[in-house]
Amino acid sequence: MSPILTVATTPFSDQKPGTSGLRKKVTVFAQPHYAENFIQSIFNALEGYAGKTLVLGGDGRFLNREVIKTALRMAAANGFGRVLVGRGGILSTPAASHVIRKHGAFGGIILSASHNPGGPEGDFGIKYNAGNGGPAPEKITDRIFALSKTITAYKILDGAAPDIDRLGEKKLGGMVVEVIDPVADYQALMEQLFDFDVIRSARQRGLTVRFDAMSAVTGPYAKAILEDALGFPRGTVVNGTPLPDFGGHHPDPNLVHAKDLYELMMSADGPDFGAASDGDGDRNLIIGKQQFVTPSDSLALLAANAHLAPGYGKGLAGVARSMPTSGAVDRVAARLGIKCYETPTGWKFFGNLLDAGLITLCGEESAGTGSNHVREKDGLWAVLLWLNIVARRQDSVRAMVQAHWRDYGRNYYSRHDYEEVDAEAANGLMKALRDGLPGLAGRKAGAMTVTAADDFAYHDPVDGSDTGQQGIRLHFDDGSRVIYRLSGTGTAGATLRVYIEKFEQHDINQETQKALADLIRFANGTAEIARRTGRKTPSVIT
Ligand code: VG1
Ligand code: CO
Repeated sequence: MSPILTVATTPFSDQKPGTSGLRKKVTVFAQPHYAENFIQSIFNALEGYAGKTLVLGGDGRFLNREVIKTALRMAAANGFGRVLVGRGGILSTPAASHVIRKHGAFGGIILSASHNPGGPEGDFGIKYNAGNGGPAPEKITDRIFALSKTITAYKILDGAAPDIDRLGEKKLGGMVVEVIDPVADYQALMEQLFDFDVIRSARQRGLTVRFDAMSAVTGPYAKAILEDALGFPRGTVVNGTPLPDFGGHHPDPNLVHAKDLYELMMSADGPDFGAASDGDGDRNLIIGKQQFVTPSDSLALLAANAHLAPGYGKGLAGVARSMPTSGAVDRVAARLGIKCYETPTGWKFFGNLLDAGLITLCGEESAGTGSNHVREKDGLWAVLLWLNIVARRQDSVRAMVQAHWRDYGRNYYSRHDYEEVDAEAANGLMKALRDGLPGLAGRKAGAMTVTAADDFAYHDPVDGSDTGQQGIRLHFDDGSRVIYRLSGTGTAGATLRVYIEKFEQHDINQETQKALADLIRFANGTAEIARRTGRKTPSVIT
């Protein structure tokens, strides 16, 4: 049996997990001991895993294979009994969440920097998910960070990790490594939740689909489900092979990075239904023929129609959205007579609500939607739920969205991102806003008046934990909102996100930036964005 090595190391001071795990440049992760220190800190933060099962996989980006092999050797040295690893080191984030739950694993390690670019100059990430399949809650990530600052050694098995490209079981020290098909369990779950026959019938009636996997992890999943199982023609899935550098693109399914899809969908002869996912497969972009659907609207429409899919036929227990996400879903919840919870940004805050059975669906404005089927947001799941609904209603996406707005009114919504801003300038801007909160009420943006301003704090109704400083909110007298927060997923400088929302009952077909113009002007002026960041325009508008 290979000996266990104890390797002396010194701490890195910057291993603080952000909104979704630890994300850094590849060059940072490639430093000797960097990944090992963090993985050992994860294990050190956990208790009672001896002999238990760990799930391991990633989005296939540059460094994925190397870190998978390191993690296997470290899991063996630290006493795990079994590791379920996706073939080739591949598991989408939602698939990993499902595998953890289905196989009753102790937890899982997911290697991903999600929507961030990949390749040698790009980003890498590691995150720990607990036995419920969800991202570790803050009390665990805080402990991981604390331990990473005092670590002195890590344990690793001497000798090579086994081949991860062939299915089946192999021994690594005293541990079993089981290489699993990354798609099979996930596909079986989708077949339970959705009516594949109804979707097949819609295809036979002529429904056409384009799915852009952005050269990221969802390619194999989308091909197996959309093309092989549902019978959409080959070529329905584009950019369907996961590449270590995502083909040089930014695997972020928004109107900037999925521009080709957007243009195709807006053209007269485009397909009926278009979608894209991100690096690790947990985000979704939905665009109907000549109808973009904002993620916030998508959540609302899915909540209003989910009962049309077999997995949700009994209706919804409740819903939740992250605080900056628009209030469109709140209106649906009110009509359904169910509760709508408001959480801080990041999927880890939905976990307790899902585990407690308080909610069935949840989502974020950042192209994340999910349900109680796993404990992560799930890109392909959202696409299938949409397809199931479209097929049942025999309606176009455009007709559905327009009818929804006529019925509920429209929450105009946009997010302005200022990327790679000087960190000190960004912190200064947030501090000035925070300090200025008491003076904001009463100020005017066009015809709207600020009625309240605060820094969002969340009290978790399930475990009683409190989380503060989750974003500066300005509320207006007509229900409009402006929100400022700093990103917790970036790896260079700071990213300022400004979220702008305005509700309109009747005038539902304006251009979004125009409808929001007064609020945008007010948001820029109040935070002195141009003066403090040196930026006149956002880097990305979604
Ligand atoms: C962003 C999004 C947030 C999402 C997070 C992880 O975080 O705003 O809604 O949960 O990314 O998504 P931030 O802190 O940069 O705003 V993923 O698909 O990158 O794991
Ligand atoms: Co992601």
